[in-house]
Amino acid sequence: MTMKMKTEMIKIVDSFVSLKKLIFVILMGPSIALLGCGDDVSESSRVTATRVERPDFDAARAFEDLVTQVDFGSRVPGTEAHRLQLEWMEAQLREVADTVIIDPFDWVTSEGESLNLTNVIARFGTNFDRRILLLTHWDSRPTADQSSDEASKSMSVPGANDGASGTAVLLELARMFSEQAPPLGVDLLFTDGEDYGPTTDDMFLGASHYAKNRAKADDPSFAILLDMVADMDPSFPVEAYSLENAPQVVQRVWTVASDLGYGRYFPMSSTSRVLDDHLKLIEVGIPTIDIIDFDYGPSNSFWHTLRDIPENTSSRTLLMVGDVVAEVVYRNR
Ligand code: 1BN
Ligand code: ZN
Repeated sequence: MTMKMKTEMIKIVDSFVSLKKLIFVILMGPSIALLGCGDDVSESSRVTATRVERPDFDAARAFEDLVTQVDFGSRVPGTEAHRLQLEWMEAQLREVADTVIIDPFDWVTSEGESLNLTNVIARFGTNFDRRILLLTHWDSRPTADQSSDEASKSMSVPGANDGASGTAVLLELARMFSEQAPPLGVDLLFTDGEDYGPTTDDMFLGASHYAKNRAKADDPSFAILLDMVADMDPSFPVEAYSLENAPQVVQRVWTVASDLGYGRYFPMSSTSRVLDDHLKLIEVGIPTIDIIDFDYGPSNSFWHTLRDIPENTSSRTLLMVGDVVAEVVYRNR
């Protein structure tokens, strides 16, 4: 067992009135060991510390999943690749989640095109009231409109980083949650139609659908969006809408990144500002942050181009993002 697997989870249930007695419940995998139990603690001081193993994030398997998605082809709504990816994601999630919800919906674009889109939701720990939501988009963009040559602009984006990376991280976290149940409820949302476009009038469609149609009783305390999380040269500065609307979540995530030794890749000082799925959740009152590397390739030159391929991504970046999000989940504060 690695040190990382012994990640400490400390939950302070009530205020400290007396420190004469500490009850530590050490949860080591399936076994619970009661280490200390004094006899003169006041009734009002109740301190419970839980140690929950955080399994290792399997970055090699996450990278395989990234490649599998790109191998389907660009996951553009209406294509065979989109259909195959949906079938594959559902099968992966049915293996591990408590509940899987397939939520199809239609959208007519500003150009009058009808799209059949599908959000996928996987739920873990459905008995918990306290929940968090992790989301990413699973579709890829129909047009490589940031390409420098005209011929490429009308082709679809392979979406290794933009679409497949976040999906790969969440699928691997889903396996982790089935191996070691998190200490709170976790919902995974895979949004469709985030990147349809060409303008923002026809983007963020799945997040918008979810925000409008969700069961409000199941709302999470906060949500974390992953987008473009596999760049070989990673940098995750704080995203400005996230900081303005969910400062405590930013604080928590960037502190965890620093604690895990990833501080140089998660600079607190610099910010980017990106329109993305998180804004749709913020609009309905769910504090949501975006972990996004919006500097993909030299001067962001791989973004929305045919160069968004597995060769320009790295499993090490998937690992750092997977580790950070997993630690946020298992560090039950
Ligand atoms: C992120 C990745 N986005 C699209 N693919 C969101 C975005 C929308 C970024 C408009 C910049 C402009
Ligand atoms: Zn995109």
